[in-house]
Amino acid sequence: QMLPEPSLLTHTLLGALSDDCSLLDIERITQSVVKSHLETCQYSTEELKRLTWNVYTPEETRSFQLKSAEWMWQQCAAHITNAIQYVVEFAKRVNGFMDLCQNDQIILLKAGCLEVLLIRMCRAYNSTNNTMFFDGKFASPQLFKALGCDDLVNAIFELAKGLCRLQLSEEEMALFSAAILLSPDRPWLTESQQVQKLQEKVYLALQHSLHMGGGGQEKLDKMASKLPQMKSICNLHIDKLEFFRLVHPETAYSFPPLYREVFG
Ligand code: MHQ
Repeated sequence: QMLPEPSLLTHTLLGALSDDCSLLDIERITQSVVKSHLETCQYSTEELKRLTWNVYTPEETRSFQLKSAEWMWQQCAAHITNAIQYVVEFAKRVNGFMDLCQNDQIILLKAGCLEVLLIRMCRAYNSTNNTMFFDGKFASPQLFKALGCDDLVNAIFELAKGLCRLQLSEEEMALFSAAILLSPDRPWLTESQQVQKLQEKVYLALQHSLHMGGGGQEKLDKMASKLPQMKSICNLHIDKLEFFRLVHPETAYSFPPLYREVFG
């Protein structure tokens, strides 16, 4: 007996990939994710380039170092919260994200927003003088001394340096961010199958983009090799916050609600 064409078995085996992800789909996804990324990345590359030589002076750095831990934590929490709001806006514009149930949207954002922030961070990092854009100027890791988390800050700068070396294009950054956000293995997801389908498409788009850009599989492997480093920074951040909360409960209680919800 001849199977009808296209065969149901082939359809089931190949699933989403051959069926509803043509090259046209891939290009459409790429365009839309890049557009979302550029519209929500907070600072344009031109803006950051223009500010490259706007570096904190030793005196300014010193005055940050002399601030209290409470003040410095509050400042950093405020900046991180502001940046998270842009990541949420990015997520909302990623293909299919808003079609997920609200429960899963929250789970994906809580689990992935710091990782997305860490990818975006390499745009705001200057490897020539090891500084990061913070509150209008470029800051060295020493500026954050008052936080009392040298290991966390150094790990963040180290990751930024490593990501910078990969020389990711905005397109690669955008698709990498979307792929991380759409991780189907986050605990407590109710529709992880759906998330996986979305991630597969973004992943294909990333592969396609890397292939076009001449990076290929090697660059993809290097990008994936940064994931454990990102995970450990997320865990270290939670540990430091937990400790800070023990020592300064009132200050921690006054952190922005979004920060407390995401990391609490
Ligand atoms: C984003 C913009 C952005 C915003 C905030 C966790 C903690 C207590 C201390 C920037 C870490 C200190 C962060 C503010 C420090 C390393 C944090 C504080 C890209 C990322 C970026 C630049 C953050 C980078 C990391 C900063 C400087 O679009």
